[in-house]
Amino acid sequence: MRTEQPKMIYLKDYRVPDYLIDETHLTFELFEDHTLVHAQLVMRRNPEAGAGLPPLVLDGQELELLELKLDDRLLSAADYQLSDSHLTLQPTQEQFVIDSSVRIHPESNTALEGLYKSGGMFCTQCEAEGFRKITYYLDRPDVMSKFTTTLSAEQHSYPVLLSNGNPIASGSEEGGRHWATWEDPFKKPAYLFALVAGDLWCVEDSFTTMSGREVTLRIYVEPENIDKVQHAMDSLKKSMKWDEEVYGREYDLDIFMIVAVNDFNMGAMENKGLNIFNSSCVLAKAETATDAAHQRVEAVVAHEYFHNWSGNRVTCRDWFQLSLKEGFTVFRDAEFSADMNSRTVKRIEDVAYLRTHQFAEDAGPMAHPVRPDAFMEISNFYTLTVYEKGSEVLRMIHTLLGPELFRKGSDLYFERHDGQAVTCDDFVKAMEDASGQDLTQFKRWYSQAGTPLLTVSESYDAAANTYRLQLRQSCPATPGQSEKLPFVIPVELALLDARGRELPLQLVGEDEPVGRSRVLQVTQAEQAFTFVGIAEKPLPSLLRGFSAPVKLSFPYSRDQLMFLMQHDSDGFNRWEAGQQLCVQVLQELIGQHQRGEPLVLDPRLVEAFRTLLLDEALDQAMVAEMLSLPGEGYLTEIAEVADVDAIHAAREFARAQLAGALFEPLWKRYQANREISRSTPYVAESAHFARRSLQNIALSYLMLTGRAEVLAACLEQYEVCDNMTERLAALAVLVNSSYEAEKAEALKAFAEHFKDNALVMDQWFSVQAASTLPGGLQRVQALMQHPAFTLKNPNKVRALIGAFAGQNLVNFHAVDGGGYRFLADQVITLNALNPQIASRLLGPLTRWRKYGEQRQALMRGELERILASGELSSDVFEVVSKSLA
Ligand code: B3K
Ligand code: ZN
Repeated sequence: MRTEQPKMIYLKDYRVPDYLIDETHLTFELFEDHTLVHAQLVMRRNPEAGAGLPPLVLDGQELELLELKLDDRLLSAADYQLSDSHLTLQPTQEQFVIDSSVRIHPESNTALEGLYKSGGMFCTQCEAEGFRKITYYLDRPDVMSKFTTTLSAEQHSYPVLLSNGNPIASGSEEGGRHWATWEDPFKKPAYLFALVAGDLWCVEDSFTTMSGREVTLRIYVEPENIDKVQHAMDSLKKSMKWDEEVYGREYDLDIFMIVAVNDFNMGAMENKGLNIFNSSCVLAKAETATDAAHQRVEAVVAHEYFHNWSGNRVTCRDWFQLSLKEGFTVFRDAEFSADMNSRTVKRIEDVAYLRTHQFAEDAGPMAHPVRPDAFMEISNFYTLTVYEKGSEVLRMIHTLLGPELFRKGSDLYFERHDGQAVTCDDFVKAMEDASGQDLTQFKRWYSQAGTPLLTVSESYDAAANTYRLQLRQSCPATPGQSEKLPFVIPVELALLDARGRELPLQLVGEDEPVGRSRVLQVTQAEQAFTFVGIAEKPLPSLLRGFSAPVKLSFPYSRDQLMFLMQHDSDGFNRWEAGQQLCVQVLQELIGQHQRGEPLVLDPRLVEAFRTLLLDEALDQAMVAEMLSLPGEGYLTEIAEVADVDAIHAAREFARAQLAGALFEPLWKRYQANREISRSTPYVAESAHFARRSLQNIALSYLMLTGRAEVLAACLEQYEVCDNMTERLAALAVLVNSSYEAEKAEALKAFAEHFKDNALVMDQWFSVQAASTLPGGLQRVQALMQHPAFTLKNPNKVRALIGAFAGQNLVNFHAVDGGGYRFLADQVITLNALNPQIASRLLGPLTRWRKYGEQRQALMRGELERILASGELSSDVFEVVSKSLA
């Protein structure tokens, strides 16, 4: 908790550290009511920092200093200064050794940052600035040190003692305690430090690297979860192989460990050699985890593993450079998932997510560039912009350079900067040096916030056989940035003839066509491209594969969109055309609702969906994606003023109409797929994911028809299945239906059966929290009293409160303000318990400018109430104050 107003920290103020820490020797004595930490730091003056011996300022928070020595000399209180956040002392020589002993209290650490207890185990989370809650240190990523760690604990309760690197010694002590020492041969910043002590079981495997080294792989979990680890282990081995093949990156230690913990603020953490994971991102088996959960486990295991190079071997100079490792690693894991599953479906999911959530962030009060230039609390900057937009920036570099030059660039980057803490500029420089391309203008993607708008218009000259595309780019003002300079926007496109064939693309001035799908670089505010040899007016397929994170505007008619939906050879753009068609149709319905007119669904949407359902040759996962109407969150994001009730009414009306009109084909595809699911054991592979996704979206439409045979099928699917994907989908449609008795029965049976499985209970909470039927807030409030719920567990908070505020828009935004009041109350409570989670939860309230006046006033009122509620953490203070500014 802060004691003074948090200050802004600026990138422009970056200075190299005054001192370096060559070696860090840590000893932890873990007890039930406290922990003792002894740190020996072998330090020296940083030769790059200039002459003289300035005071040494170590970071430290919530530490009880017991003893301090400088070169073996015991210091007294007069020799140093202590504040809430720092320990300052005066070195007398260029090289020296600091020894400190502190007492800390992991057993009462509810913020889950630093050393804390999750259930019966000790674990750590140090990124970004948690290490300073463990010992006095230079807690900044450009201070890299060699660590050895000894930990001791009572043997019976904590038989497993882990830290980074390789185990080098262990033994027993008197009194039932034991100890272990780990040595990490690689220099690392403190944020990659980790420690675990607990009663854990592990699954062990091994991987032979491309140079023939044998690496031991271990995944540690609580004993009852040992049967849910295989999928993560398979994912780990696939990731290790993929990184060798695609990036030439080999693992470097003799052992790689993952530990699953139940109380964790985010998904997982890439600590060197000892990844610590939220159990939701490790545990997966058919009966308890959905297809989506299986895919998430695969992606997160890969992401953290890939950090071993993009993040650990080459790390960030300062936290403004966070996207250096996060954007890059998200790009790497996205490509991995695309290679393991369906590339097009992965892209669709990522883009839908980006456009709904990151675009909203870019348009809100917390908007910031991929490389922010100021922050109060770094924890608030683990954002969709840094991660997902950062990944899009990397994807654009990949598109502009092509795969070979990109690989040459990444090889150069890793080789040039191995063992260093570097900047986004260093990364781009490696790409420039390897490719010979000048990326100076491109780098504006790192420094300018906001989502660019790309407006495209066309003109066709039948006499000259030329087709001209006129592109205009602009970018709205964001906090602190009123004017934007033009971006480099790679626009991949094709021109389709009347039969949907791609035309050869030859620009004026070119000697011959350059392919049939190509990337144009838009670099100016206004720019035109003229294609020659175009014998008939074509239909453009623009921004293929979503080649840049921009909003595209082109005046497509609905008939043209239907044509693209069927004929575009770019799978992503087929989906995109369908989405745009849905958006047009839904916006028309929203308008009708607002004017009090009867709602009338454009029959062309029904026909377009019918064609999809009848196309048995089309990838079923694609069919499922294309049958999914744009979400209420996306419709909110693209609205000038979001009319929550009209959006919900329009979308529900469209769903019901589609279900009624397409009952036959939906029922046929449902039954065909369900029949296969019923007779095939669960397999976590993409063809099976695809079958189940179509089956389940069909079921969700079918249930809207209220037909008895559908209810029977739903109940049968709920009861007779070997996997959580089918069971939860059936439960979700029941929960959203008006079959009260069946719903109550299913919810009860589910909770009874899975009451001991926390992750499954999270899904049970989420399904109910997201139900848009009236009375949502009361249901959520009642569920908060359920014995399985606790505010102390972040997964529970996300599953219930997060799902309600983030997914149940019509209930959360109820005009009586109850949803807002409820969320603010939870934020105020959590502010004292876990500031990071409190701050995350605030997201929906910060978007108040999107809504009509009445809701705006209510949302602002709650933000003001939070601000006035007492001592706020820097996390919550930053978000609330910026939202109100
Ligand atoms: N690097 C961590 C995120 C740490 C967040 C700290 N508040 C997980 C990841 O992105 O891989
Ligand atoms: Zn990451």
